[in-house]
Amino acid sequence: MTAMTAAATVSALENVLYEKKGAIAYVTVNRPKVLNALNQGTWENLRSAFEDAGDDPAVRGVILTGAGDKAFIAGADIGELTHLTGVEAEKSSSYGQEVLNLIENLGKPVIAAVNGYALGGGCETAMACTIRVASESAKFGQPEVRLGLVPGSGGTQRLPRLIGRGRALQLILSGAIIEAQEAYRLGLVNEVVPTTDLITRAEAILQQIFSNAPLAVKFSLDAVNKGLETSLAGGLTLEASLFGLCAGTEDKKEGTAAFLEKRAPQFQGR
Ligand code: CO8
Repeated sequence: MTAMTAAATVSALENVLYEKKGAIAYVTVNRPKVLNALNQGTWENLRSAFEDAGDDPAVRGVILTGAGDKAFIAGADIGELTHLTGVEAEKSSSYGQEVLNLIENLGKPVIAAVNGYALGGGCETAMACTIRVASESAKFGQPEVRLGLVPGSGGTQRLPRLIGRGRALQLILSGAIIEAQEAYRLGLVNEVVPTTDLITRAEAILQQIFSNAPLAVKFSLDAVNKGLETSLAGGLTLEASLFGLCAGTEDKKEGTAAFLEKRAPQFQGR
């Protein structure tokens, strides 16, 4: 890792740009000649970047995007995929799933700033993020069936959880590529913004989250992510435990006191 300026740190990974400015880490998939397609090296670079972002206490949130003006990520690298045996492909699928689990459970908000094609593994990567903001020109889809494949980076699982079984099956079985506004209508993205506003809007969403108590943000993420994987009763038990944990923090004392004293809270993340 090379320190560029006091304010920003940039690390040199082969296929991913990784930069930290203030409390935000910026992860940019950087293979624009192949529309940022994910080869094994890119998955490994993503893992390194997100491990660092997760471990660094100065990083409070991440923005994930794609280099160039055409694609977020146009899916797995088909040139690489074509040579994989069944056994290798299964291993590769599991590896990508691990990286996306890391992103989903980072304990910090990750905003996908979708600046173009988000197809196959690209759509799946966006879905592992906490929030998706799309530019007006973004396009989404799970076109794996057109290649003789099923989605292999979580699409068959995260898409129905996000937009419902019927809508997910229509997208997966048709392999259709949809516009940003349609993705918004389906609930696949949180917001659609003009392309020039994409990163600014992602930053504004993070800044609003950063104004809140850090542990409460982390535990809210945990409650939603883990709770969705269990029964309602189990999820409610988890919620009550995390509510209790938060209630014992300094930040809860500060948050409630600040409200009663009609002033802005000063959270410490303790
Ligand atoms: N892999 C490799 N190269 C790609 C990919 C890709 N996914 N997408 C685009 N490229 C390359 C093109 O081959 C082309 O290269 P070249 O200039 O050398 O010919 C360059 O990027 C530009 O692309 P196009 O000329 O095709 O640009 P267009 O504007 O005409 O079309 C599209 C853009 C519609 C995005 C088109 O490129 C396309 O359909 N791409 C493939 C999309 C796709 O099918 N994605 C799903 C892949 S499968 C997958 O993601 C499975 C995930 C699970 C993986 C599990 C681990 C292995």
